[in-house]
Amino acid sequence: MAKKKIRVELRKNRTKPPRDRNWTQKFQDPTAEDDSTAAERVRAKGDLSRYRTIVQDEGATADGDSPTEGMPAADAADTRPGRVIRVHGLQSVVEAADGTLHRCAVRPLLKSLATDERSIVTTGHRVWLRDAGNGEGMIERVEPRRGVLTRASRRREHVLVANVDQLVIVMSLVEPDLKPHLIDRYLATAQTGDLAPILCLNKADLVEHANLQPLIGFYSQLGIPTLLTSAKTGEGIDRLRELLQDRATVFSGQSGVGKSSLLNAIQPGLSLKVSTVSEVNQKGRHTTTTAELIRLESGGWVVDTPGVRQLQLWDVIPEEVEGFFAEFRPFVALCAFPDCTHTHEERCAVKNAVARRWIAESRYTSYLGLFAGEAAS
Ligand SMILES: Nc1nc2c(ncn2[C@@H]2O[C@H](COP(=O)(O)OP(=O)(O)OP(=O)(O)O)[C@@H](O)[C@H]2O)c(=O)[nH]1
Ligand SMILES: [Mg+2]
Ligand SMILES: [Zn+2]
Repeated sequence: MAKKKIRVELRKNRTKPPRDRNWTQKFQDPTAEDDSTAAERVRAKGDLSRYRTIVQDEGATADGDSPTEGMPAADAADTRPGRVIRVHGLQSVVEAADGTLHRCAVRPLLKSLATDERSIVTTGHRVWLRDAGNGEGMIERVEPRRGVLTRASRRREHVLVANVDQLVIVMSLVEPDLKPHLIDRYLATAQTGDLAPILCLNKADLVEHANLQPLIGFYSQLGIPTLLTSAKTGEGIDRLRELLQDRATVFSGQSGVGKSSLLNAIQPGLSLKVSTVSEVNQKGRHTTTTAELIRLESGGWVVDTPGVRQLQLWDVIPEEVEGFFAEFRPFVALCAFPDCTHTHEERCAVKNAVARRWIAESRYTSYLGLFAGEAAS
């Protein structure tokens, strides 16, 4: 949702807000309107003194009844915009527009708003902070987010990263082995979070390329940019760097697949910590421990994240799952029952298509797994 600044009466504030100024903001330049705030502050006499400039959601009423979660308006006179770079427990590191970093706590009122969510502030969030000096501050308001990587965690929504455009699904071809069902789960997650997916098959130096064409062809046909990369030899790195340029991207995948290594190859000098020990039989070592927003020299942002063990979809009902499998679409309408779930029904066109190999068996298995998983949760 776009944000706007409006003038509201200080005490009796039941009036409708003035017309929307259509103020949208890119996180690269979150200060776009700060000058006007400063200008208004020096005109503190007369009528104007009964007003203050606040920042709130479009469509919110002036008395602060935000249609989104009751997020309070921030007072633009003493807060400023910033972006969450990383979160350590209760503390978030926020980069203000001038590039300064602030260690911030979250205003207790905001925490109480997060009922379904595991935490109201995550890496990538755009926030308004009250500067307390000494590099410290308080997050007073969290902007509505768009483009999220989420998962379900103990029946709550765990937003791993907010405000990104695309998701690089990093899989290694070996060590650890490729997991097609995890790819499909990530593709569904990308769709629910409004992220453009990119599939990155890493550690290409360790396998014979000839065997990989069907796999690459399969995902490319689904319209997903699919790259073969090696952080070790540099294969595919230029293309990956190009895809990241001027976008906000999150890298996700299992631990040990090479997310941090790829980012180090994309931007030499980044020096992200990567595991040095041998991969074999070392499950879930988790070298990267916190999602961190990194500015790319070539333009854009990227978030390195810790490896995931499982990826349970958030806020998806079983009936929605078929929508994550684009190649099922032509068949769905041909099933005998209009509400066919393509699991046990007779005369199911999807199952028929799987039997005839028009739909890949592996994708159908992924469908069943997601369908059952979402039915259970
Ligand atoms: N041979 C080969 N090894 C790689 C490649 N990419 C990464 N590795 C190795 O794989 C191991 C894991 O790499 P990381 O970059 O730490 O993996 P990660 O995905 O960031 O892991 P977490 O931070 O734990 O989630 C390291 O020992 C890397 O040297 C590659 O393209 N080829
Ligand atoms: Mg890592
Ligand atoms: Zn069916």
